[in-house]
Amino acid sequence: MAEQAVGGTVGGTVGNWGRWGEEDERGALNLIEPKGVLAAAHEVRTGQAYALGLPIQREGAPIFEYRGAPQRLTLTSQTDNQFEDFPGGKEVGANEDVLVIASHSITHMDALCHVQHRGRFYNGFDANTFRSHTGAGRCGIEKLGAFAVRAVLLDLPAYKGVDFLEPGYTVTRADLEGCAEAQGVEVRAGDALLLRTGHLDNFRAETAAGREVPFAQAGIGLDAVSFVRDHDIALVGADNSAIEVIPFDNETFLSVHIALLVESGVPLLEHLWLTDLARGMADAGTYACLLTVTPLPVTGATGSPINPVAIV
Ligand code: UVW
Repeated sequence: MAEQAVGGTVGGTVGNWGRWGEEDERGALNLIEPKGVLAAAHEVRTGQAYALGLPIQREGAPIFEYRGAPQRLTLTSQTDNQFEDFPGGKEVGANEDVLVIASHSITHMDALCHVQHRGRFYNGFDANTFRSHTGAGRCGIEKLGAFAVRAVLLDLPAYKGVDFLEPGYTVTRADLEGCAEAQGVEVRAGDALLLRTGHLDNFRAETAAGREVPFAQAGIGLDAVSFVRDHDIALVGADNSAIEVIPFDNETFLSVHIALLVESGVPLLEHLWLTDLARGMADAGTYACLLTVTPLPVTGATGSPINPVAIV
């Protein structure tokens, strides 16, 4: 199993491979323990809940062209004649939708089968266990389940005194350490790490002004992966498209995805709306909260739309 890894080998194995057993498909989510969730519940100060999912709509949302815009299609409408034959007659009708959305569009969670490196998924599973017809035989999104976790938000633009980090800026380990220290928040094993870069604020401003949003984005580089590993972070979320800096660090396509998803088994949450949460946390004087995440348990899926809820 141990090969030269993008993020560097740990303990002679690749990242967390084998750490939770040879058959494990949940990766670093194994680090979330009930006692940590209980401690997070005790940290709740205001009871204010913040939904972190963006609206699912065709326009004004960050959508990659190859994934296509999400579609809400009407399946039945109250005006359809078919309802006249039903017991309610003409007095009752019903409306229903069909939803068509790429599992990695808008706010979503990456399963551990999302990315393979040199033919392997997390824990060394053969990438050929993913088949076009059936999807993921190993590490599908349904293996991650729904969970609650203590989460720490690092508000990087606030730390650096800017509205948003410049597109293409590489967030370093020193940035994460400096921001956590300035915010006075302790990062604990089993936490979710939420990173605000300001990307979505910039996206919204540029879109509203009718300007093209640059493909380059601020995000973490490989150096910051050691922060995640050393703190035993269970999952990482951010307000950008891929957690990682674009153009990719080390000139390697998806280098941080490889280091986190494949090598470390750390699931990712992308396109989180963190700005309201950041304001609420600053007002409450805390940067730790209780976070719930409920990916849709779609068997064999590589990811899922999510609408996580943070309670401050
Ligand atoms: C890729 O970066 C390919 O996908 P995602 O944004 O879902 O991680």
